[in-house]
Amino acid sequence: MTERKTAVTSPYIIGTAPFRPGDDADFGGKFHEQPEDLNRPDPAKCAAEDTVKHASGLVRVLNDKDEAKGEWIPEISVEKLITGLEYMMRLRIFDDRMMKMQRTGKLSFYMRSFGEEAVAIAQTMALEDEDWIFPSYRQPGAQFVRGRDMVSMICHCIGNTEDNVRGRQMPVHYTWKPGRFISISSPVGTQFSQAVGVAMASAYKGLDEACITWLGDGTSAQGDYHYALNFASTFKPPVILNVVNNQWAISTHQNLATGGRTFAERGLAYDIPSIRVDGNDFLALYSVTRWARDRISAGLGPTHIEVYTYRAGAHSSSDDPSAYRPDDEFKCWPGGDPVERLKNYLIKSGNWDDKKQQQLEKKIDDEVMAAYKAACEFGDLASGPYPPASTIFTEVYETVPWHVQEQREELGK
Ligand SMILES: Cc1ncc(C[n+]2csc(CCOP(=O)(O)OP(=O)(O)O)c2C)c(N)n1
Ligand SMILES: [Mg+2]
Repeated sequence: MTERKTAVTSPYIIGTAPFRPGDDADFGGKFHEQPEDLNRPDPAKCAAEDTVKHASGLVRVLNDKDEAKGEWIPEISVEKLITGLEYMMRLRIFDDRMMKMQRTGKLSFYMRSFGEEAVAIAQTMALEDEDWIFPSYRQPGAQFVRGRDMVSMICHCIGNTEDNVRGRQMPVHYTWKPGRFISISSPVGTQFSQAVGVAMASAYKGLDEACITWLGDGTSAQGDYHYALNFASTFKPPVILNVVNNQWAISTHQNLATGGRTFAERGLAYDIPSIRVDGNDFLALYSVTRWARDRISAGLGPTHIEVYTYRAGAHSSSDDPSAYRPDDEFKCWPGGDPVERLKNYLIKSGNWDDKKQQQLEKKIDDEVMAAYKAACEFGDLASGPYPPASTIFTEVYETVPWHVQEQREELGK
């Protein structure tokens, strides 16, 4: 018998969170990358190799003095920026109201976009109205941009009689056909390959309709991410593929998901231009997304983007982050707060002031409260009324299969 060898010490270094509860979250101050550091390549000519520095660096427009600098300053009107600020504030206030509803038993579960409000809002504002949105649960803000009514959004979260998906989805897993906002899936990551598939169909039909999609740092470990990149690499469809690196996948730090390189750099191996952008900088997000959309219009196909941000709140209403990270980590985050940064930029450039800010906050507060009351008229989780049980059987099959029909008759509905 051969002698059994002793186990070899594992050569693997497993990434972990830099700070744990009780630690000082010290990220070393502000970002050292500056807005002037990276050029803006011509979108109509850019190849993957022209973005090597953009994939390892960080595209920023707003500097630490709330000024817009560098080649990536976007062409966007002040009015549009103020609208963007309003959407972000609405999302934050809306989220807070929904969390209160969850805590008082009026809806079952909730997920906030706190700290990441700029992502879906700036990026959707940079698109065309015909473009298709394939979101994760952290991009409901895109619906504000596309004009969805808050009452309808709240009715969905409650799952009441006016829920447009009749309780067939978890709260926050919105779907909204008029806004081309595709159904959010609970198994994470499926939207990536769907977006690439629809983009391929769009190109095949000769339509000028792009797709945008997002998934998280943790979700990029799913096969769906790589299937999507592989097809995007091969067929060059009109799609914008975003990895939202918000540092956390529930309690697992992003260090465990990368293996050393940035998320953006992975796109280079697929020969897709790849850019890492400051996700709390509204102007930079808008600019990079518009650049990606211009590439699509020029017939060059996909762009891969890492949106570098921080999940300021809990993962969901079921999560308690104090178990795995310092409470003040968000306050120490070098990227700051996206709402504050855009507000401060508008003030510094002479287009906004504190009084206008307070008035806007009050207006949104009132709108959200009114929408909440109007939605509860159609029922809430604590006190009903509830949708009839018969809705279990409707709107799924065009022709109801015999066994479903039998179950319906058994239930007497
Ligand atoms: C296929 C699949 N695996 C696991 C889960 C459970 N789950 C839901 S969200 C999540 C973390 C995702 O983190 P990340 O992709 O970073 O997105 P974030 O929540 O940070 O926006 C996990 C593990 C799931 N819903 N689907
Ligand atoms: Mg994450």
